[in-house]
Amino acid sequence: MKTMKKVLPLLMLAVLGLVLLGACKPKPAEAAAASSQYAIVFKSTGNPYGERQMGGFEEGIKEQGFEAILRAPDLPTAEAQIQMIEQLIAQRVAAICIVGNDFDALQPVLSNAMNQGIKVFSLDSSVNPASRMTHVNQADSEKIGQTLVEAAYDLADGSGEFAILSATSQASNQNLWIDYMKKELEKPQYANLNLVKIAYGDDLRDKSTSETEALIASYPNLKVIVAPTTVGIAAAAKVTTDRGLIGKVHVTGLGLPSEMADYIDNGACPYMYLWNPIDVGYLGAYVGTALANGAITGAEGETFSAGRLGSYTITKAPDGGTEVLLGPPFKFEPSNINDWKSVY
Ligand code: RAM
Repeated sequence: MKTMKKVLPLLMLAVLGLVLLGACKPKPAEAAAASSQYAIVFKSTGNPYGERQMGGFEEGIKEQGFEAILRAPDLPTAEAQIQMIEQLIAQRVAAICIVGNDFDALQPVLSNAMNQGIKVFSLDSSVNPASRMTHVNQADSEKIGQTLVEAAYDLADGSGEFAILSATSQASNQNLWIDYMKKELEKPQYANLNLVKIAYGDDLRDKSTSETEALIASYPNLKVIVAPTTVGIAAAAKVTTDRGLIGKVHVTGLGLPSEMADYIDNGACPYMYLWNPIDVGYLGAYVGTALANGAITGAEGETFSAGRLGSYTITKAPDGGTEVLLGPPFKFEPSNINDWKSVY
């Protein structure tokens, strides 16, 4: 009994201590805000464009003194990204920058991340407005759609058949550009330009190659292939080169100068467009830290500074959410491709 009397106050103290410890334990939101880890999840591995975008993100995060986590699944599916995001939530990163493999399918997992205080935003390929705080857009989507139709029209000499070789059928960036292409095609000046097929190479080299071969076999009068994906355009230009179709089936779209320089030189791709993928990722790094330190919340009209790129303002996106726009697309052609092929 005597020992019990001695032990009881000690026990009570220990219980009190435990309760106090529990009260001081950071809530999930606080824990996330205190993290110095910033993650980017790209569409899939093996995509040189994605590597440059992740490289730019890493550069921007590191120069601010934080740690960058770079992730990409083997295949460009939403399911694979969901698993990665779940791991990042468990790791309590400060922010997740998602290059979405699907516009809607990531909403439950990304909402879960935001509910735990993790800042979530998309980049390059957007997720729906309910799944993100803002989106980093590489270039005006409508302008990209218009520019690609103008290119098809020009390379087809104003009439005939053209096809689109896209990434996956769920990729929201490609789908948005294709929607704007279809809208542009409704204009009377394009009445004789026929979009015969939209094929999907899934941003995989082999599938993009076989889809190009199928297009050529199915449409013997095909004049132009427009590939709004860096993986697709490189595969298509290789096929037309290997099959001696240069000058017969023109390839254009969005390409990485380092991968396309040879095909711009040999004429398989007379010209193409892109933006700087390193800068897209770098801008994403500054959106991530600005969200995490409270400088921005992702609302229209907010401004923030993005290191060497200067300052940016958040604007309204066509999908009803908000976005940060990097700048206009750039045209690569024989006269300038050599200046760019070693840059990205
Ligand atoms: C591919 C990817 C990427 C896209 C570029 C143009 O590398 O699909 O998301 O932005 O092409």
